[in-house]
Amino acid sequence: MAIACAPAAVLPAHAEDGHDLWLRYRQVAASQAQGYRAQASQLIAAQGTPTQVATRAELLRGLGGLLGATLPTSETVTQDGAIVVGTAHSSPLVTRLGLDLGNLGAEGYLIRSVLVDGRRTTVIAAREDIGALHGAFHFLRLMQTSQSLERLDLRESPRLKLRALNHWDNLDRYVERGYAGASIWDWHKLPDYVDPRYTDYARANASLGINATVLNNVNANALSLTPAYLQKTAALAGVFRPYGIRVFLSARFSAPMEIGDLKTADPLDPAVQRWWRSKADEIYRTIPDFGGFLVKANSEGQPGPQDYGRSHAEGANMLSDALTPHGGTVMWRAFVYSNEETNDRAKQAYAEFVPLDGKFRDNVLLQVKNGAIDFQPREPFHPLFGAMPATPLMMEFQITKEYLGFATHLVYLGPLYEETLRADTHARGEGSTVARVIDGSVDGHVLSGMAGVANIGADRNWSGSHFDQANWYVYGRLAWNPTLSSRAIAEEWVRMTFSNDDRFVSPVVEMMMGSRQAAVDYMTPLGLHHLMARGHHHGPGPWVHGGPRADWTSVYYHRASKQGIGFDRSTRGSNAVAQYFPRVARQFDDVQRVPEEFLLWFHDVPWDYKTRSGRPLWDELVHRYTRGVGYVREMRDSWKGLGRYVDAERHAQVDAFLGIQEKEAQWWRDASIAYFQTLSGRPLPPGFAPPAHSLDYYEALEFPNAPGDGR
Ligand code: GCW
Repeated sequence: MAIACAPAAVLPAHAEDGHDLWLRYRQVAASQAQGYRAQASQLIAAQGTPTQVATRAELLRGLGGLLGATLPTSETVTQDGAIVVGTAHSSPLVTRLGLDLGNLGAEGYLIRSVLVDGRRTTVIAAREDIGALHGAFHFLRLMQTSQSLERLDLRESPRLKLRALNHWDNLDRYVERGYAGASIWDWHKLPDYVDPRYTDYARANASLGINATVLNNVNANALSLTPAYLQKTAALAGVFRPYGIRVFLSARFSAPMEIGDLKTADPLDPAVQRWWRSKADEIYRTIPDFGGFLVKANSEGQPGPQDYGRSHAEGANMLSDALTPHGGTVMWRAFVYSNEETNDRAKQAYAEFVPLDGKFRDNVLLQVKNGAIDFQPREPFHPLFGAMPATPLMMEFQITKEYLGFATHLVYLGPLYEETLRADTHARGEGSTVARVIDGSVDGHVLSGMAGVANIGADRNWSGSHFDQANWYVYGRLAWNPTLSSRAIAEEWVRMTFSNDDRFVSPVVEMMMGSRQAAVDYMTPLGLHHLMARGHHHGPGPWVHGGPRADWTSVYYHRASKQGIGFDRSTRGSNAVAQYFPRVARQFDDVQRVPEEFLLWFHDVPWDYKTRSGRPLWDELVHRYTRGVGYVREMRDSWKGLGRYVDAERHAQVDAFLGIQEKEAQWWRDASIAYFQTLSGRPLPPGFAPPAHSLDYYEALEFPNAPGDGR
């Protein structure tokens, strides 16, 4: 017995645990290695600046891993297959080649196959060091995804200026809506202990072109602005700097009262203005390239300018004035809704902000969630996009899956992001897509950006599950270029993260691409929304009612009765449709023409309403709930058959998580049907199984320690 156990005991505890993300750099297949070696035989890369050092190190690490041998470095091209990386400043070869680096911008790059003294060479060139680093990651990605390195002629520069992660991390390491363990920021040990993990975080982000990170929760603690915490932030900024990532902090509006000794935080009070100016001066003395502030004000109990009868613009401008001398930016959130206004929460941000268009200073970006309610599995695009031509709007997506099954449900968010970005606002005629609103091209803005609420934590695999890494990845890639295809990005990610074997890649990409629709189906089909359990949002709670505010209940959103179901936001109802541009408004307003996926978002229809399939609404709901569960079952089966392409450890975890997802999808379906059936009073269509338990059973379930709840 003892002997039989011995080999297991000496095996490493972790085969592949996901820690390397998409930067695994495992050796390429033998069939490909020879070709690649001929294209990558020596590296010519300067190491005069921290960014150059990082670039060179990444290429040596990546190519070394992919080719299975250390790549020789040199000063000049001495053989075919050289790789030259740099800028006109760092590389005489780049200058000699006379490349057109004109419109690459500071962060862009080109990758081209050229001849240097008759020798086949690949040049990765940029105007600035950081562009060369981005180019290096792109070059590595070509190999990681099994693409040819011959006759390369690529040019890339980001479409959006600020590409940010928002960490909802508290200073005690609790992560609001976090499902990947504690915060990676170990504030207590900073600044003296700088965890090597911070460098890996920076590498991963730089590989996507993410260039900004907001370290602390928008439900902010003013302590993050105290000298001790600024020292800690400075240490992180020092790690991220070579990777082109600037740090931002969420600023608590009432900080002058909490960590200063003022009696007010009124933005028009000169003492308050002085306080913020001197705070900004202090921050920039500590962190010279500090990015600026992100602010959640007068929303969900946070302090803000309205506490003093001032507008959001007055609040934002006061912070802007403090940052302007240093070149900082204010990201002011538009996610506001008040207790008093109960007519329709979906209308509130628009009503609040549109009148302020043109009133914000030049360095203020308004950060708008993708939809008007709150990161639901599916929402129509936020009506603010296109409605504030004089104000740059940035997108806020949620990467962490607060409303999409936490870390255990396999839900690839690429299609959700893509659907929103491609939606046409018709603001300045056809083609005024959300992507073009936020990249500044619709209204000619210089500032532009995207924020993603991070799904990163201290778990070994960073994101709580292997497939959630794909959501970080796709977010970053779309922030770089919001017109990319989410399918193409999924494929890249699968190849880099798991395997280049097409027998694995195609079924997994298929699984991922349908997974978001499946979640919509088993949670909130046909435009239903915000039906999750109260507080922690884990699992179904369509029965949630009562409590402190109507718009924190489910019944507020589904409005189901004996007659029918849905929130009437048409011209006959709350008239939220009027916030869209006329073409879109007319379509959403017309129950016959509204895209069916938004039917119950905009319309209240009877249970026997005939849907496009020909089925009555009730039957269609049951059909969709059931279809969602079926999809998860198929994903699970499909994954089970793919074991031979993946390491056992990751395969087993994904398999177990799919098991959880299947169980919970069934729970969502059954609980929703059990509840809505009490109102529709209709039987299940033939062939559909009744819920496994009674409604009482589902209503009684409690999850007191569900992760991520707000505090
Ligand atoms: O999605 C909701 C969350 C809150 C969050 C808020 C916001 C940070 O439930 O936890 O608070 O949105 O975006 O401000």
